[in-house]
Amino acid sequence: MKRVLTFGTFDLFHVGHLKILKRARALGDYLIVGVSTDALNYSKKQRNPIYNQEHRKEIIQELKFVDETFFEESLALKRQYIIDYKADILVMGDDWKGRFDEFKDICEVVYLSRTASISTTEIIEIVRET
Ligand code: C2G
Repeated sequence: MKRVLTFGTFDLFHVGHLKILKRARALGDYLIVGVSTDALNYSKKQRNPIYNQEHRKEIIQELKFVDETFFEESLALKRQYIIDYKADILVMGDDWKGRFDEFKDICEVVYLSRTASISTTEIIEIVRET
């Protein structure tokens, strides 16, 4: 039984999010997703997500290839989350490549390629311009 853990904001849920979660789940048997809180997102990007954290988490939790979700409160707690959720594999998009190699002492760390030409930021820009 391999437990896979990944993180993200998943604002304005799109096909890039769907694909990475599906591929993450395919690496193991049980997928746990840490959904970044609104406060964490604000501290990273200086703006609030469009969808609040409860709605973002609810969408992720209902996906058939997601087994468990929780709120990621702080980037500094990654090691603790890996331990608490007994993760065998940490999966991140390759925009984070190398950034989580420090956890290779307690789990496997895999970076998956992002889906090209789609992002929450781009969606917001397109909607703003139309
Ligand atoms: N993603 C992807 N393809 C895209 C857009 C996003 O594969 N076109 C992936 C990202 O690489 C990430 C996940 O979808 O693994 C969630 O993306 P974001 O919501 O942008 O997450 P991020 O802000 O990178 O948060 O603790 C780490 C952070 O919370 C990760």
